[in-house]
Amino acid sequence: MKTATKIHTKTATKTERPKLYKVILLNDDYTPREFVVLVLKAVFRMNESQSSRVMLTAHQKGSCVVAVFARDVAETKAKEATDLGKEKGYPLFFSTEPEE
Ligand code: TYC
Repeated sequence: MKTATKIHTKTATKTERPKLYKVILLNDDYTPREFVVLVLKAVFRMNESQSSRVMLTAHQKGSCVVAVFARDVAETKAKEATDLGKEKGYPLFFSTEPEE
């Protein structure tokens, strides 16, 4: 007699949430405050009061989280914003880091 063995394969579909990345604005001594505000508005779609608050926090504390995005979006926006400063010869810098 033949024994048929049927293998049941269980697939656990665990959907991992992609890690989010923070875009961080770093303070420097040279970039004009108004220019920082302009860049925040242009790249991160912030209004005047939101961008002023973020700029002032970075100015006073050394850095400020601007927003969180999927990794590629965070990196692209950080580069775009940093490049706008670079075009004007400012050392303005946006970095990215993964959320815990
Ligand atoms: N510290 C700059 C100044 O006094 C303004 C500034 C604020 C620059 C925030 C960068 O992330 C920054 N002109």
